[in-house]
Amino acid sequence: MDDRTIEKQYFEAKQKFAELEIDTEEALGRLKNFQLSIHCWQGDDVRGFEYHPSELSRSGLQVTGNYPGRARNVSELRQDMEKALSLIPGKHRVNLHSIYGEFNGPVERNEYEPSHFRGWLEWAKANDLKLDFNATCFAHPKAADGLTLSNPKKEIRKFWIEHVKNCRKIAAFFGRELKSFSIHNLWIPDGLKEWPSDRWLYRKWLYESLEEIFEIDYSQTQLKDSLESKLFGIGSEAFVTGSHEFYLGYALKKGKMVCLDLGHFHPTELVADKLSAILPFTGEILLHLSRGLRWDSDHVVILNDEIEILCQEIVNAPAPEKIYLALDYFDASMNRIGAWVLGARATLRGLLRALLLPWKQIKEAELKGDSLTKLAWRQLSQELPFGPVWDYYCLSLNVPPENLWLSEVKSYEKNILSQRD
Ligand code: RNT
Ligand code: ZN
Repeated sequence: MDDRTIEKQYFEAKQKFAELEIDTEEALGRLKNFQLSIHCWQGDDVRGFEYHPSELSRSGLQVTGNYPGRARNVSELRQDMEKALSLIPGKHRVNLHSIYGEFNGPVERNEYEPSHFRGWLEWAKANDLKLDFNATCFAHPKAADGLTLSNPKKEIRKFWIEHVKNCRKIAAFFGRELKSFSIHNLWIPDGLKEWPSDRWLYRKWLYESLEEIFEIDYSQTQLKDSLESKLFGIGSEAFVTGSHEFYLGYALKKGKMVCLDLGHFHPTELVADKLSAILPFTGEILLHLSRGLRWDSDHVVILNDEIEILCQEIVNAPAPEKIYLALDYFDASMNRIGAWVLGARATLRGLLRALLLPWKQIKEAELKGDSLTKLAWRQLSQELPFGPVWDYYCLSLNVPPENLWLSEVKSYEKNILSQRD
């Protein structure tokens, strides 16, 4: 499809929306404000660049698949991320895990420092990107029993406390240098396979660890802290120390954010529903966009009902800019650049669809108590010409339209990825 056709189809679509009093220009203007934090770890199956990488599965995280072309080093990962970013419309951020530092030798996690991330900082500056950050309390011998900040052994807790403190320092360094606060998100695998004898104790240890970790107060212009809960993991089926209630309580009391991962709740629970219940009290929230499928919480995001409803809640929020969006999935069974692009574009399309819904009509019907009309509008709106509006958005931001990004990913695979063994 050439540019002229995209423009022509957009103007037709714009008319159709205008008939329903929906302003596509305004929607596109709003869409531009949404930033996604793109997770580096999809590019190499959460391996990172430590000198002695440890097995991931010891922490209840599992990456399945052996699709060729994984990024093997920092320059390949950056190259792949640049490619992915070139296929995602808009200005976005990059989310790093601490194990992606440039260590040049064995460096323990409680010795990580900003200097190990200078290369990323320079890269971010050169590419006009902002950075977010995550401590890595998994895939490590000291996390082998699945307990880190709530480990019964004091010296193990101490090690992880030091690690997370370093990571906050690194995040604040990014925030300062890039003049855009970095979100430091903390997820720990802690939990038990079998019923605990004493839940209170583990949560007490976690509480105390967090108190030490957050002793240093950074300016909110440099660093924002978030805490990510989970329902269960492989090997932590009976008990998870950092549950949703635990972190929500902590966050409310201490002025922190919670991170809600779409894959970390009961399958019929809607994360979308939680935004208006939590945000009035915390003011800000981080979302991990992911897709839970049976035991796995980290499948590639697609534009499904869950994303649609979530996006509707986001665009209708009083302050959507306080809802920080980060991708979080890892799939080693497909082209990894494509996985980034697919998930990111699916999310943005979800936001656009939500921005283009006939809210006026839906709300009016609801207030009149006319449920049938409300539902009918929702169904009717499925047929609205969203596609041409999206393609026009892509065109205006110099990114391929929906039917062309895949062939770009395929040619990158042929020319670049296939050269990697
Ligand atoms: C794990 C959490 C966490 C991780 C990343 C790699 O269940 O979702 O966010 O996916 O830190
Ligand atoms: Zn997550």
